[in-house]
Amino acid sequence: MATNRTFTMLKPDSLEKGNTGAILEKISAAGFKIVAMKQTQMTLRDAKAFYAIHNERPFFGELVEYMTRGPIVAAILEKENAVEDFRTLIGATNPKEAADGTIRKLFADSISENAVHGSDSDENAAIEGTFHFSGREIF
Ligand code: 3AN
Repeated sequence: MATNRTFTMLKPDSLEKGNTGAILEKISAAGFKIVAMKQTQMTLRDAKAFYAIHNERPFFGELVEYMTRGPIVAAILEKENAVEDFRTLIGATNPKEAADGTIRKLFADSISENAVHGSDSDENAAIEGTFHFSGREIF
């Protein structure tokens, strides 16, 4: 995967609240091109593997329960400086600390249910993208 790509998930709370279209609109308006996208639901095993880095954290159980309770939208996004610019677009992990106009400020309720995921490095963007998509699904 090129370094100008990042990976995102619209998390179960976003789909439950009917915010899929509004969030995708914000992503497109910010100049990100969608090169892969699907609606899917993670199994417990998927979520534990995806968030393995957090498995010692006190919120791990809550996190995997939340991320598996309903469908998500997974996508790979392309733009110059994609990882950093997407983190700016989504805002701080805790929506209470997120800047005005960011996706988490607009659509997230709490630090544990914060609407969207964004990769934190080019390396993780590639790992996370291939976790969810095969080569034939990436354009
Ligand atoms: P980010 O998603 O902003 O990169 P991470 O990687 O630190 O944040 O955390 C991954 C996910 O774990 C968050 N998106 C959130 O759903 C959950 N999380 C992080 N910190 C907490 C916390 N203190 N309490 C509950 N859930 C948390």
